[in-house]
Amino acid sequence: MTATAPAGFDYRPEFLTTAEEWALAEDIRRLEFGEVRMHGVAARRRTAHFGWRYGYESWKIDPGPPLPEFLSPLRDRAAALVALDSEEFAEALVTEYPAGAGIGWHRDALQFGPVVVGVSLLGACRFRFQRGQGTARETYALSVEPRSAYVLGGAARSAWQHAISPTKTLRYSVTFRTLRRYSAAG
Ligand SMILES: O=C(O)CCC(=O)C(=O)O
Repeated sequence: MTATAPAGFDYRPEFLTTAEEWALAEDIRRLEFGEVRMHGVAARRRTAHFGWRYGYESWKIDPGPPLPEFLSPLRDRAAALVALDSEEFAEALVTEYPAGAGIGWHRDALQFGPVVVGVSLLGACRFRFQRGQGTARETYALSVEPRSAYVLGGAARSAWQHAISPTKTLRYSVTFRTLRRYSAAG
């Protein structure tokens, strides 16, 4: 395992106060979560998409419901962390990880932009990175704690894959994404 985090990954513990965390979790609990189905199999985690919906089977994005009011201040703070205007975070994804749920190795969808901000609530998780294969494989892992935020940008977003090991207790994450800008040249 490498000693330092992948370039572009910035971890911010205690981004939220406990009171903010509980208030958010209370509202999140009431969201309508949908199942994540990949290759016909339902994952243990469930998601609620706002702004844009990502199709786990189609790999396509489609316009989704607007951001709920209660997530707006969190989006403002996430945007401030990376010096973006809030509206640039066109997509918000709330993920519910019941105990034992995780997410496999992946890079975030190409349709989304170069910077992702994630905020964690209630439970911790083992957040893992890998790049390269065989003897060239590099890994890094850290415990992402409740109330923390992370920025996933640069090489951490584009060159490394990430995964989350099965959680021990319920965890919610709220991740914010921009839309990728395509140039006229493609
Ligand atoms: O829950 C998280 O913090 C990360 C979620 C994630 O990697 C994803 O939805 O692609």
